[in-house]
Amino acid sequence: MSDIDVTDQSAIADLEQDIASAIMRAEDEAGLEEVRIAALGKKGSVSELLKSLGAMSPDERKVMGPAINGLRDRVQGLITHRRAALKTKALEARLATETVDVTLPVREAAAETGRVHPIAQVMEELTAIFADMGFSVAEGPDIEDDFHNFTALNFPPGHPAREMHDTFFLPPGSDGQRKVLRTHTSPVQVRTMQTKTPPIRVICPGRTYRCDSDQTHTPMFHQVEGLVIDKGAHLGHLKWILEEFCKSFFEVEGVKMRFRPSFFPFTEPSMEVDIQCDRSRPGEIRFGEGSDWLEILGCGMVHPNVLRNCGLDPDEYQGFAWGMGIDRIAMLKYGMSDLRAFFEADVRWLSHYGFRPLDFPTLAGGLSA
Ligand code: 2U9
Repeated sequence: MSDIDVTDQSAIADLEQDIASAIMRAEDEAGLEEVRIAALGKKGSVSELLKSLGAMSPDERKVMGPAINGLRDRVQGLITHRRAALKTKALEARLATETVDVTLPVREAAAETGRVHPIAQVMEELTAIFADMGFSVAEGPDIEDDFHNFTALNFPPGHPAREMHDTFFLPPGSDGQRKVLRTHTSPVQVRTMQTKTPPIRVICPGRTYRCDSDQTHTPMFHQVEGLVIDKGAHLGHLKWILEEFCKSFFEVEGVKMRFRPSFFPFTEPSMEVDIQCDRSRPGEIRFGEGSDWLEILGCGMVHPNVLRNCGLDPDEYQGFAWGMGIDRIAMLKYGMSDLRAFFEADVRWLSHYGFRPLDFPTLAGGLSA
């Protein structure tokens, strides 16, 4: 193109004509891209013209500047328009040629391979149930310091839980504090109370670690704890929340619950809670009926020492908390017998007890589809 007289408007018009017809001749996007590069590319005919503006006299540039910039914009417009037309044409061609044989068996959608682990599924179910009651999910580190895992929770010095037989200890951190693998998710509630102003409504699901491993205990297991701190939060609220949880989680209309006095350093009063069930049929547990009882969680009013340790005035605020083993309630609900299988990554077990990825638990859609 360098042979055209760049100050000659008619030559510019001819060039525009050539480019326009080349654009219309382009059969597909690839062809159009070649035309675009030949015109607007680094060495493109229009780009060369634009560069020539620099060498022109001011008068010439006053005339040719708008002419050449106008050309560039019009060419760009034509290309954009043509590309859209080619896209539509290509799609129509595909639609015309591609017939879908609806009689073909449905291939298991790729997403369907693999299963959601029962622990993950139950964590989703818990999150949906408590979110419906205004709870948010709080998380924290698996490696904790002595204060957040024990001291803040009113564990007196020398309390057996602080000993090796119960707790995995790690070398002290830079702050000289002994580090532990958290033995419960309660440190998360401590951190929440240290950082948030009441009212507080959180559930804290996560991994927890204890040295004791036998037929029914594994060194790592999963817990979910809950915490409500407010000016007037009382045991009545706790009972209602736990009853609502049990009805939703075990998917029964009604369920009797039994609250038995107990003791935890971090709650006063403390209770263990049993749920009504029927175990008369071998290998099967029915909830919300029958005359049997099954312990599913512990709970209580947050101990005033714990409130103080977390910077809250027990005369202004009070609250309650509960804790349960996720592995345990998953086994109860979905009828698994061996806790170890949860950790053995046996695909046969997972494909049998696992959940389809798209079966996302929602209260509206029914928790376990
Ligand atoms: C704060 C204050 C109080 C959490 C609680 C329990 C009772 C409890 C066990 C259930 C089964 C542990 O997995 S398990 O063995 N937990 O019984 N947990 S009250 O109380 C708290 C937590 C945090 C700040």
